[in-house]
Amino acid sequence: MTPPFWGPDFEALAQEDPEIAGILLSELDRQRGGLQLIASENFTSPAVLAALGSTLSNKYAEGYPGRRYYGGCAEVDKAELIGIERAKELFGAEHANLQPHSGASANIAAYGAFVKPGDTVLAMSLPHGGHLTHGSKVNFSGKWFNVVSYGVREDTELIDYDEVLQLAREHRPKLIICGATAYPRLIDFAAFRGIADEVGAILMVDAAHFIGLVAGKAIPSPVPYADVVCFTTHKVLRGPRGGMILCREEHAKAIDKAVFPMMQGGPLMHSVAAKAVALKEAATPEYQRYAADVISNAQALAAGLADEGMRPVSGGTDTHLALIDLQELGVTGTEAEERCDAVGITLNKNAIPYDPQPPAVASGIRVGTPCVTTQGMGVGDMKTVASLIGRAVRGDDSAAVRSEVTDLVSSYPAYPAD
Ligand code: DSN
Repeated sequence: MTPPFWGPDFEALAQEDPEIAGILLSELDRQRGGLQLIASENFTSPAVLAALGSTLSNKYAEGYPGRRYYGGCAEVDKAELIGIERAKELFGAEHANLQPHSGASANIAAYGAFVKPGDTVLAMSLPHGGHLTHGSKVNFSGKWFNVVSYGVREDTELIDYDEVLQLAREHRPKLIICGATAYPRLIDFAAFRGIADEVGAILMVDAAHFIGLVAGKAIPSPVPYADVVCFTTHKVLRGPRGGMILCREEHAKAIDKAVFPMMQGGPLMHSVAAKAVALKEAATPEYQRYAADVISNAQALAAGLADEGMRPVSGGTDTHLALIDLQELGVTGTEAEERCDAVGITLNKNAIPYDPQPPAVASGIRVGTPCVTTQGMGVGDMKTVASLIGRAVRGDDSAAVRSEVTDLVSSYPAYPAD
């Protein structure tokens, strides 16, 4: 590298555009100053942020390494090839595509590779923990495909594999999707593989929420079972905001063509490089310890919330998140989210299975531990966090709760100054 490296220059931004610079500083203060418990967020490393804020953002590189539609791609080719190799190595995958701009873009590409509008797709319903792109009526997936939904059992709040099999036999989907945004338990990928094989369907795993736990070897991998695995890179995985796809070699061409040129144009090469950096970080023993700690923290937090009178859906969690039913407290998800927000605790309202409330109100909240674990908090701290959430949700002395939140996060600063 020829010094000086032309990278993120906050002073230049502050001089040229103090309005936006001020927002960046305020947002950093917000992230540092409160408890960040949104299950799909994390604090990326300074190295990932440096790659994101680099001149790779300037480069058009439509196509793939060695096969671009623009000159001058020698350097970005290297970054993408390194990222692809790291992804294949880390996940034991036959093929990797780092270009999807987001998780939704990755999912759109998977649909594009395997199904045509009007085809039948079997996926988890959004109110039971699925995702917009798994067939919601307001999303392309629900508008363009014949989506049949499965859910969780009312008694166990676990995926009903018998229902999945019965629906697959009845509707003969071309594509079966598993993976969720608000399901705290492990998914039986072998069972889904068996069902897909029985009806001749492609199996797609949307691993956005838990791929970081897979990278850290903390939970079983879907890669040996799935035809295609789509995910975001910014959740537990702690990379830049973006998407990625892994697949079997037999599907590599179809996936690459579906990402570009079918669904996207030029890739975001600064983001591709930042994904490569995150993959390198995720291959370390430190990251494996982190992934294990994320789960033990989530389990401790769920247990602590149960002690506060809030019921963890399905009785607990095997992953990085817990879904909490607030009905016993007589507080809605919206009220809980607002009360927590007011004292510096950021989380989201969430529908629970068989929720009597509409989604905009919801009977539950979703909490996750990727951020607080990155900050270095442990299971002992989760009892404190659970108590702070309990007091906030009940509307106890909010000034005292705000002050204790500030004290706690001050002991574990995100992006410490030195
Ligand atoms: N919006 C993400 C989440 O919070 O789970 C999923 O895309």
